[in-house]
Amino acid sequence: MGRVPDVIGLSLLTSRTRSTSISELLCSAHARLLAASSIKTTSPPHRRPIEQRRYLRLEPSPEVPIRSTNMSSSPPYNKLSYYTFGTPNGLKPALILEELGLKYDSHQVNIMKNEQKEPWFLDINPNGRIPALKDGDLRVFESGAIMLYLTDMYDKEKKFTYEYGTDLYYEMLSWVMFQMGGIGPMQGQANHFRLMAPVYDTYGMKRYIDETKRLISVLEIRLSKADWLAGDKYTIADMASWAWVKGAPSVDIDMSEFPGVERWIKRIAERPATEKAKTATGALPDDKIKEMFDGMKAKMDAKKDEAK
Ligand SMILES: N[C@@H](CCC(=O)N[C@@H](CS)C(=O)NCC(=O)O)C(=O)O
Repeated sequence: MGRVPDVIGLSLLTSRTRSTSISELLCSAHARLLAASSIKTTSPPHRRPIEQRRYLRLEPSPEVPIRSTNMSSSPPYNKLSYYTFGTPNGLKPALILEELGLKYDSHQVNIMKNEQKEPWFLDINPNGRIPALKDGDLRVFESGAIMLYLTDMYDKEKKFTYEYGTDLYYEMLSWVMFQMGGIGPMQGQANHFRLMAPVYDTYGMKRYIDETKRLISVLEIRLSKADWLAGDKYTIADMASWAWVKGAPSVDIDMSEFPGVERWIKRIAERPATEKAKTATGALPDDKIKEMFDGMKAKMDAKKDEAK
């Protein structure tokens, strides 16, 4: 209650119910921890509240070991389970999983039902957000880290990455980080203000839409003269940004201003693995997403009219 499902990359609480929701969440996390933790009885009273340590603790929970008990072995373990949902961040690692033709179990973590905050999932990603990956008992969280793990371990022919330590490897890594630190967070905020904020906020909307546009114009500098972001092949750098940028029209960004980016969006959309990845995450078809976002924009525009 009071928690708005996040389908586009942000943790969302309505401002009206935020404090209640946070305390409810903390209380329930605390209660779950008390039920589950083996360290609860040994904590001196002056320590930090136990629910905070829940997110920081490194030792395995009693139910789910988070690290391999056989530490003498090393990855890859060829036993991949991918935890995802139909969102841009959920799509990113699915793209490389499918491009590499890897065998993996796909698990839908329904963020509409807050499953990403359940203890079993926090053991896989302490940040309580999708996506996450397990390879045997090894966990990897953060979409960028998952993509790097998959190429490090499973792309021995370097089809979608470059040899570690080379110039092109660092060029690719730079674009991956550009997406992780720039496009993802900024476009996520643009989505929030344009589609679902509890109030019509012109300042927030403009700030994040303008910044998203600026970041896309950085992609355009490269893609106006090259097919791919790093070097001359499709890599995880392209996959990371594509999953977000293809959705930019949802926040009223006119992609005809960025013809190189438009061509690149189409080029990636046409790959058979892209379609398979969308299916694996359970993403809605593009026309349904557009319909849903158009409805959300209309509601937001009505809030502006009400405020007049
Ligand atoms: N930096 C993280 C962001 C993950 C993220 O924001 N995931 C969203 C869906 S796209 C989520 O799980 N939202 C639910 C929530 O915030 O509780 C990554 O790239 O993996």
